[in-house]
Amino acid sequence: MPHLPPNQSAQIPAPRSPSAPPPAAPEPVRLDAAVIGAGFGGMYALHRLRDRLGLTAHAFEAGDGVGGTWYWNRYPGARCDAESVFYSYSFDEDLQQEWVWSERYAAQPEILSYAEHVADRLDLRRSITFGTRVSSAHYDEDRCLWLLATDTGRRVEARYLVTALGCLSAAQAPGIDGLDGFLGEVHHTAHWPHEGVDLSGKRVAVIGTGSSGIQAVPEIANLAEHLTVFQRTPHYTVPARNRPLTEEEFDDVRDRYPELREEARDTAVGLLLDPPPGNAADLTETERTAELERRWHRGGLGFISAFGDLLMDETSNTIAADYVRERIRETVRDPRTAELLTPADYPIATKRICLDTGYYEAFNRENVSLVSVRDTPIERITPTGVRVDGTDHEFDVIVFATGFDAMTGAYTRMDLRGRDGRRIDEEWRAGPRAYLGVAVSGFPNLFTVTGPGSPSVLTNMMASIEQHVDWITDYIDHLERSGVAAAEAEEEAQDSWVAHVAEVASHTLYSRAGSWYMGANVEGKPRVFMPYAGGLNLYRQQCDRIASQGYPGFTHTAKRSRGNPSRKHLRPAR
Ligand code: FAD
Ligand code: NA7
Repeated sequence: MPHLPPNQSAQIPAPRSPSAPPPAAPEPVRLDAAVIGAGFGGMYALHRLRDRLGLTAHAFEAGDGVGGTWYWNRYPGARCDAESVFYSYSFDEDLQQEWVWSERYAAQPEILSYAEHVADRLDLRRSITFGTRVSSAHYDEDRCLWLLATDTGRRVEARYLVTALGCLSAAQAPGIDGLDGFLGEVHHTAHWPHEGVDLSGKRVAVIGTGSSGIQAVPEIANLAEHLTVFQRTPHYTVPARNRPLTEEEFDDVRDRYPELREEARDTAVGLLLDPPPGNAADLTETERTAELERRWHRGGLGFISAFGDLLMDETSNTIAADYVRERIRETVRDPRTAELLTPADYPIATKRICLDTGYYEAFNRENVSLVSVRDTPIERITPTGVRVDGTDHEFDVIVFATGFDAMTGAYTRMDLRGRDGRRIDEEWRAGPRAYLGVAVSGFPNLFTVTGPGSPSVLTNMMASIEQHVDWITDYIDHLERSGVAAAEAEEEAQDSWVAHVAEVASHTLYSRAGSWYMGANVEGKPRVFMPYAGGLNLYRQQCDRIASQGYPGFTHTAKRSRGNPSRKHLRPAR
C-alpha cells in the first residue's frame, strides 16, 4: 500500500534470512552530540551545537531532505497557519532580512524552500545523514554515553542526545478492514508523494476533517470529478484570508523585525495577535459581536483571542462558538449538510482551531458530498471504495487526513531506553512525564525539543523551537564548562512540573474535547493534556529562572579526570 505511514510493526526491520551471514557491525561513530530529526527543531539544534558550541554534532533524519513537517506534508492546500513573517527563524538577523515571504500564510513548497535555504546558508547538510531512521537509543550509564542504532545499520555513540522528533510527525491511519484489498490509490496527507498525485477527473475520498483535511478539501474539490468527505467530528474553522504580502508591508516588517520578534517572544503564543479587549463579560453584546465580526473578517488565529477568557470560561467560549456556527449556517446552502458541519458538543479551540480557504463554501459545489461517520463508522474498505452503514461509495483515490500520534508517538515508536534499561513507552504509559518538557528523569543527557509538558503546539512552533534549543544548548554549554558527565532531571522536580502542567490545564476548557492534545485520537493512549498551557512567555521565564539559579531540579554527575565519570554528584544542583 503506497505512501501510508508505517505502523508499529512496519518499523521492525525485516528478519534476515537464516542462511545469510550477519553483516559485520560497523564501528560506532563517536560524537559529542547526536540530533535526531532535521525539521526546524533539529536544524537549529545542529547549528547551535556545532557552530556555536563547537561540538562534534551530527543529525539523523528519516526523510531524504530537511524541513520535517514541510518535507512530508505535501498535500494540496498545505500551508502554515501562523503568519509567515513569524513562522520563521529569528535567531539570525541577516537571514530574516534576506528571505522574502510571498504570502500572509506561506504554502508548503515555499516553507520547504526556506528550510532548504537555511540548510545551505548554515552549511548544515554535511552534518546530516538523510534517509536514516534512528531505531534505538540506549543509555550506557557506565560510560555516560547514548548508543544509537539506525535502520541502515549504523551505530553511533554520543554524550548528548537531542531529540527533535516533531510533535506531529508520527502519522497514523486507522486500521480499517479491507484496506489492503483496495484497488485504487491510497495516500496519507503526511506522506504525500513527492511527485504529486493526479486527482483530476477522479473520484476521491477524504477521510478526516482536522486541519489537514480542511486545507485539502477545497483544493481537491477543484480537481476531482467528485469528492466525498468522511467526517467523524466537525471541527471549528475560521477563514485564513490568505493573500499576497505587498512589498510595502513586507518592507515595514523587515524594518521592524527585531522589535516585532522581541514583542512576539513576550506573548503566550509566540505571535503578535490583536490582544483581547477584555473578557466576554466585560463587553456589551454589541461590542462582543463587533469584536468577533472584526476578527472573522481579518481572518487568522486572532479570532480565538477575541476574549481574554475564551479558553477558560464556558459562556465566553459559547459566544465565539455560536458566532462560527451562525457563519456555517449562513455559508452552506443545504441545511442538512450545514447541520452536519456544525460543531455542537465541544468548546471552540479545544481541538486545535483550523484556518481555511473556502472550506464551508466547498460543500456548495455539485461535486462535493459529506458523509458523517460519527454514529456509523466506516465499516470497511472494499476493493472499489468505502462502505458506511451498508452503503458502498466508489473511489479511485482514498486520502487519509487522519492525523498523528501527537507529541509522544515519535518517541514511543523508537526504542528509547534510559538508565537501567528504562523504556520511554513504559515510563509514559500513564501519560508523558518530563521536567519542563525538556528532560526526562532516568534519561540523562537527553534533551527533548518541544517535548510534552512544554508549550509547543499551543504556540507558534518556531518561537517555541528557538526558545527550547537556545535553553538546551546553553545548558549543554554550562555542563561542558563545569566538567559534568551526566545531567539528569530529578524525579521530584519532574513530578512537580507534571503536576503544574496538569494544574494549569485544569483551569482551561481543553479537557472538554477528545483532541490529540489529550491523546484521544489514539486508541489506548492515556487521556492526559500534554502541552503546557501557561503560555510561552511564562514558560520562558521559568526556564530562565532555573538556568540563572544553576539548574535546580537536575542532578549532575562529575567527570573523572581520566575521562570516566565518577559516581559522585558534583553538587546538588538545587
Ligand atoms: P518536524 O518538522 O516534525 O521534524 C521532525 C523530523 O524528525 C521529521 O522530519 C522526522 O522524519 C524526523 N524523525 C522523527 N523520528 C525520527 C527517527 N527515529 N529517526 C530519524 N528521524 C526521525 N506549527 C506552527 O507553529 N504553525 C503552523 O502553521 C503549523 N502548521 C502545520 C501544518 C501541518 C500540516 C503539520 C503537520 C504541522 C504544522 N505545524 C505548525 C507544526 C509543525 O510540526 C511545527 O511547526 C514544526 O515544523 C516542527 O518542527 P520540528 O523540527 O520540531 O518537527
Ligand atoms: P487531526 O487534527 O488529528 O485530524 C484528523 C481527522 O481525522 C479528525 O477529523 C479525526 O476525527 C479524523 N479521523 C481519525 N480517525 C478517523 C476514522 N477512523 N474515521 C473517520 N475519521 C477519522 O490531524 P490533522 O492532520 O488534520 O492536523 C494535525 C495538526 O497538524 C493540525 O492541528 C495542525 O497543527 C497541523 P476526530 O476529530 O478524531 O473525531
